[in-house]
Amino acid sequence: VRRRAPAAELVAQARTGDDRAVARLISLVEAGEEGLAEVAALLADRPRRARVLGFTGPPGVGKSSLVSAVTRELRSRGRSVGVLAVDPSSSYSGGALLGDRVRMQEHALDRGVFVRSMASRGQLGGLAVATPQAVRVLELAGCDVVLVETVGVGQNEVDVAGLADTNLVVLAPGMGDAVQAAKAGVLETGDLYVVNKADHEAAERLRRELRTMVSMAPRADGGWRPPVVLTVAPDGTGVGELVDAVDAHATWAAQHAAGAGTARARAEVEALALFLVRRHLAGLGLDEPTLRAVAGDQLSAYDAARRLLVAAAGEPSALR
Ligand SMILES: Nc1nc2c(ncn2[C@@H]2O[C@H](COP(=O)(O)OP(=O)(O)OP(=O)(O)O)[C@@H](O)[C@H]2O)c(=O)[nH]1
Ligand SMILES: [Mg+2]
Repeated sequence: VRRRAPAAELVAQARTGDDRAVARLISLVEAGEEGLAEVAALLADRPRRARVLGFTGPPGVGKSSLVSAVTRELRSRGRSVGVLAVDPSSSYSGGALLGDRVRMQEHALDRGVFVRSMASRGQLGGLAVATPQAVRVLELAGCDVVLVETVGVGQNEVDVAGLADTNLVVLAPGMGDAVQAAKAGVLETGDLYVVNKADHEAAERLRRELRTMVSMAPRADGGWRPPVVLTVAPDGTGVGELVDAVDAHATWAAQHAAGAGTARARAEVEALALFLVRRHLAGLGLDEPTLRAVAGDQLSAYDAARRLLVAAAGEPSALR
């Protein structure tokens, strides 16, 4: 049996860019449960803050291909890159991620690239807790930029929009209803729209549609007009312009966006708070008399739930 390296040791190794330590730390935060408090505390002391780019969009539009192409472009500009593929819909890293791993092979020997995938394992807090901590691990390893791809459908669990500094919504022409549905849902969250598969003839029309929709959509933060960029991920067409647009958004956000830099903190703290409450309640359990009172309608379920939370708040030492 191999000795389990203590978290502090792993953190020290990750700081030197040790790929295995990075992998094991991310597994640790993914497992949640014990050790999360210790690891999270150690991760608080990071050497730099990476820029986080979120890639969302319907299945098959080319998100992973684009992540690989953007990684290549960023490396050519001398920036170190972390890639997180997050799959909220599956309990194991299966098909889609396997294909991605093959695609990311070209970066396998590059010490400036870290690639990890995470799947939901149904644990308390799940990926909402794990993903921001995994980003911290990649920051520890020295990444300048972290690319987060959300794989598959059912993306509600992970607040990538809150986590990312720049949200890229990826669409592709000729994908029918999925894209139509996605266009309606994602137009509030995109800082940047990518029409990938621009080698298809319908790409230009999709770009015009998106431009119109973007120009009509009200935006809370005013001022930033999300650009629509055409790309062909496999051969890198448009990817330089895409990275330029991401940089332009970073510059704009630093100067204008209210609460710049705190969105990620919010996503992180909220997920951890929910994790702590859930874990505490799971451990606390409900006493039989209370349950009987609710079952017998002498106490409303709402009041019982409130009592439980008040009791939990009364003993903060339990919320460790
Ligand atoms: N013609 C063309 N094909 C592309 C382009 N980009 C990606 N593809 C192909 O589209 C398919 C899906 O690409 P992925 O990168 O796996 O798409 P994805 O959005 O990551 O898919 P999921 O993670 O399963 O949602 C693959 O066969 C790619 O080779 C492009 O610009 N043009
Ligand atoms: Mg993918």
